[in-house]
Amino acid sequence: MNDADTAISLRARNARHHIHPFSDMDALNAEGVRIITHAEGVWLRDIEGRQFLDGFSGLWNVAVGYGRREIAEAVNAQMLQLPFYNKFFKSTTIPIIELAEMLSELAPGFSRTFFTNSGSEANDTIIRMVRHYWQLRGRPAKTHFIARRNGYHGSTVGGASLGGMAWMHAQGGLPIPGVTHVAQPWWWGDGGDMSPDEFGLWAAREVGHAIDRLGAETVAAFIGEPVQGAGGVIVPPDTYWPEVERICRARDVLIVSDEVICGFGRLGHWFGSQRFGFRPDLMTIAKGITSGYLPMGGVMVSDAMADVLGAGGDFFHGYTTSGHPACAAAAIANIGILQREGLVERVGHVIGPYLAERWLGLAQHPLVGEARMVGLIGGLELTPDKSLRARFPKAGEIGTVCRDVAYRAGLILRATGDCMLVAPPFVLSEAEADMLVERTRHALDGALEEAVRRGWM
Ligand code: PXG
Repeated sequence: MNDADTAISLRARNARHHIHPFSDMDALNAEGVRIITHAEGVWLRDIEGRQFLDGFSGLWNVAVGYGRREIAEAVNAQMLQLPFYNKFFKSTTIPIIELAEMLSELAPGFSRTFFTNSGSEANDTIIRMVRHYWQLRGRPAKTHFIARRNGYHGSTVGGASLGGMAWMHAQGGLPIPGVTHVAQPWWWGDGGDMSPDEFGLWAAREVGHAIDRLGAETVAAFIGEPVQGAGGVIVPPDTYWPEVERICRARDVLIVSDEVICGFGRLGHWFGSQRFGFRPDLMTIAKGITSGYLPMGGVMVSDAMADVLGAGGDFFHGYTTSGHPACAAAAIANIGILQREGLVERVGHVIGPYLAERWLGLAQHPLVGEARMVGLIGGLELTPDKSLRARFPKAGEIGTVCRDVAYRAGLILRATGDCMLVAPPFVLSEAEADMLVERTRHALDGALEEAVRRGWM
């Protein structure tokens, strides 16, 4: 069999046996799935030998880039020494002790971590942990969560309920009771005549109004991503988070920072909450903790909360593979690379500003209404008329066209509706950043041509 036959047969077998996440399976199988076979640095290679610049770090997670032997070797060594032991019955393993300690050093005031296998599981854990906490504090009526429309907190029942994706709720009767969604701080889309700073305060006060409507005595916590990722890289105005913090503190409502995308350096700080200057009570972590080399997530707990939980007897919650030793070994090696190579500082002070300068320049393109970037995460709002911040009639069409042109030009970009998203690995070089911007510009030109041809503008 030659390579082409192999690819055809692999696609057919995939179509017969594999259900993909977030995919229209009939459409995907008709088109034929991409098969990625190799990767190095920021570059992917598919089974046909095509090369792609991965502008998206896998799925927002491959911070240290591909091909890191030392992570593979650390995992291999751990697998050979002790592939598994549980944490349930008064036991632990050495890698998880080391990792938990390492995390506490990255996030002062968060000395303790509960481990999970994903961000979704971590957010489900948070629902149970927060309610348990308020019971221990003698306030069992505090059960309600406030979250944002268009936020993303995972795909489990709890995670998807906290998330504010209406189209996810529509499949299967979500959200669960006890979750209220409020406005997202998306100035470009929803800011109207307000300045970004005014709008940031307005959106924060929506959190306060929701708490007051429900009664603060029933509200347990507010959850938000420092920068919304999947929702379209929504960067809140600087006024937003301090006001949310003030409002929640005044009402004794806990703050959960979902750091699954923003954590581990993506915004140029170890955690996104540090970038925006607020102090959460809990942090959801996943993705960048291992750069995706193995699955791992967790909940980092503030010392004040951990003291209450610690004195509260059993917390009846855990996953068989919570704190898996091989995943912990991957995380330790990954964080070691971030530290040794100064990659968080590189995002904050070197490659982040370098890419941002060029990315923000794309706002000059006739199709781009707003360009934004913080650290190494950015978005481009596509618009038929930038002076009006107008939207295309059917959201998602032009974004898909743009994404597909980028793909044909050898660049992986993500589209949320008509916003183009980028989040490259932290090892991106200056030359690769130039290439990323050039290919994005080419994709915008192609999308503009297509929009005109189809009469959308
Ligand atoms: N919180 C946030 C902020 C996330 O971005 C999760 C929780 C859930 O993590 P797990 O590990 O359970 O997937 C995420 C995940 C996309 C996309 O298309 C984003 C995520 C996952 C899948 C797709 O942008 N984020």
